[in-house]
This record gives sequence, structure tokens and C-alpha cells, in this order.
Amino acid sequence: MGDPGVVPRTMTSQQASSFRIPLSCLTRIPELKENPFSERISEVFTGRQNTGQSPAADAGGICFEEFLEMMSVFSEQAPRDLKVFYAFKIYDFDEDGVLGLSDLEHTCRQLVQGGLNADEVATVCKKVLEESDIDGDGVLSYLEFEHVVTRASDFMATFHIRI
Ligand SMILES: [Ca+2]
Ligand SMILES: [Ca+2]
Repeated sequence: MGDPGVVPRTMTSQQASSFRIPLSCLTRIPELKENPFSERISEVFTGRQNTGQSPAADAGGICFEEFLEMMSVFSEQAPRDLKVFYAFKIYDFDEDGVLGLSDLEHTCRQLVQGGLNADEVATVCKKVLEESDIDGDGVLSYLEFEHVVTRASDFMATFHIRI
């Protein structure tokens, strides 16, 4: 007991519901390891961003329920709407409920992994924003984002995880 990362052989239902999988285990899942958003994904699914990043919550890992939710979002059978909903949360790095230029640039940098320089990233993101910002308020709302991803071929691939 007390050995981090080892699931006890027997657990009461209460122990099972409070059991937390260390975040380090998540990054060992091959599909997640290769996903450029793996860190951000674990943040979103553990709800850590809502707790003000307290060190205790940070060390707490992900509970089994959150883990199942995460895996169901990434499963092949997950409805597209669910994937889009979580993608929006994941891409909304500053968590203000809309995707601004800085969120898009952050997302773009993760996706291209150094394949574009800063100027190119900025240009691409401005273009995406220009084309997709239907109401012209300078940010993408959830509906505008939904519109973008229905046209983006990479999107479903990013959110497609086999377990
Ligand atoms: Ca935002
Ligand atoms: Ca808008």
C-alpha cells in the first residue's frame, strides 16, 4: 500500500470511487502520449483548472469516473458533438468561454509542433479567425467553432483514440 501507481487488488466500493490514477499513468497511454494536447486534456478532464491549481489537486491524479469519461470521449463511438464540446474546452486555454486569437495560436502551435514559425502561426490563426468569426466580435463562440471543425479534416483524427 502507498505505492503510487499501483492499483490495490481488492478495494471496497468507497475506496474504488476515491481511487485516483496518477496523471503520469495517462501519459503512458500510447495514443495520449502522442497527442499534442495530452497535458491540456488531463487538465480539462480532472477539472483542475476550476480549483485554482492548488498543489493538492495537482498531485491528486484523475479519478476513475473522470478517466472513463475521458476515454469515452476519445472512443470511436463517441458522438461528434461530444468530441467538439470537449475540444472547445481543451482549446480554450485561458478558459474565458470563447476562443480568442491567443487560444488559437496556442492550439496551432501545439498542432504543428514547431513546423511553422511564430509569424506563420499568427497568420494562419488570423485567417482562421477572419473566416470563422461570423458575428465579427473578434473571437470564436462555441457555435462558430463547431462550424470550423465540421470542415477540418485533422480534427477527428486528433480526437480519435483507440484503447
Ligand atoms: Ca479563451
Ligand atoms: Ca464571433
